[in-house]
Amino acid sequence: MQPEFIIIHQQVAPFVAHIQLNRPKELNALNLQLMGELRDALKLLDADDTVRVIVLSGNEKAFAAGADIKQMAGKSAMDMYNTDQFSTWDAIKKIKKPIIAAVSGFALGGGCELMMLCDMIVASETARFGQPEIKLGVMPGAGGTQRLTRAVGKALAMEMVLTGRFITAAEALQAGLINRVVPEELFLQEAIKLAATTAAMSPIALKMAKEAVLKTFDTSLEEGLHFERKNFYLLFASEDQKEGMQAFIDKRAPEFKGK
Ligand code: CO8
Repeated sequence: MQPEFIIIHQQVAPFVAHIQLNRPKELNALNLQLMGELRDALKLLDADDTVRVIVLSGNEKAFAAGADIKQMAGKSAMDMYNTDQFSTWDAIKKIKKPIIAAVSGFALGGGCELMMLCDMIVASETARFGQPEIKLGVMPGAGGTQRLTRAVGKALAMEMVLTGRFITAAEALQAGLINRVVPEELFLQEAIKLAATTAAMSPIALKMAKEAVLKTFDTSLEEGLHFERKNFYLLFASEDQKEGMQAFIDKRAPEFKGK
């Protein structure tokens, strides 16, 4: 069945797929159906050998303005518990291929949290980031208190979470939340360019390197170094390692096959 709230663009660059969130009238508010469609699309692309990197965007006005407040407003705690919407988020967290967020306009609440689930972030000058849940009488629930704090530090995270203040793209760049800021008309193009550069690498090395970097967030330095070393050794079982090193010696570009 065709998804209703996302659009999938295949091969926007070699080995790069692009998923666009597409509920423009609601500023891409993340309702349950949209999140389910996104999870399904990401899982399909994760299993697709013609895709090595995924770009996730909204439109110029909004990456996503958060969870769908209208869908959530009347829910009870038991409704929320039984719906278990975070299983969708857990599945997205397990995607092995790099995901690059292309952000313009609002990235708020669940939208900012979804962006922080991505591995690199290219933003337009008009991007605005925030965790405004506090203004609704709640708090972030999809990782905002944890991933934001790890990304920008306690001082700014506390301010954003406790006051709901939005920060600009320049501020987000300075705080280390995002990778780069570009003029609005270039945000998607630049994200695809970064994805294409990344997709030229060995797809197996990309997955293992992503896995190792993410390990930082839930382990000690000693365990993380151990994990890194295991993945490093394991890559010597791949044909891509032989190809990558031989290509360097031969002074030619490598041709990675993902084997
Ligand atoms: N949910 C539902 N509808 C929304 C949302 C939203 N989060 N954001 C915007 N909309 C709708 C508006 O209701 C409006 O609809 P309509 O035209 O039918 O009235 C339309 O989008 C356009 O919005 P505005 O008219 O408000 O546009 P403005 O440019 O005036 O303002 C803002 C833009 C500042 C972004 C404003 O819309 C706003 O404050 N939105 C809400 C932001 C917010 O509070 N986000 C946090 C939501 S809670 C959350 O994310 C919890 C996450 C934890 C779990 C994650 C699970 C997915």
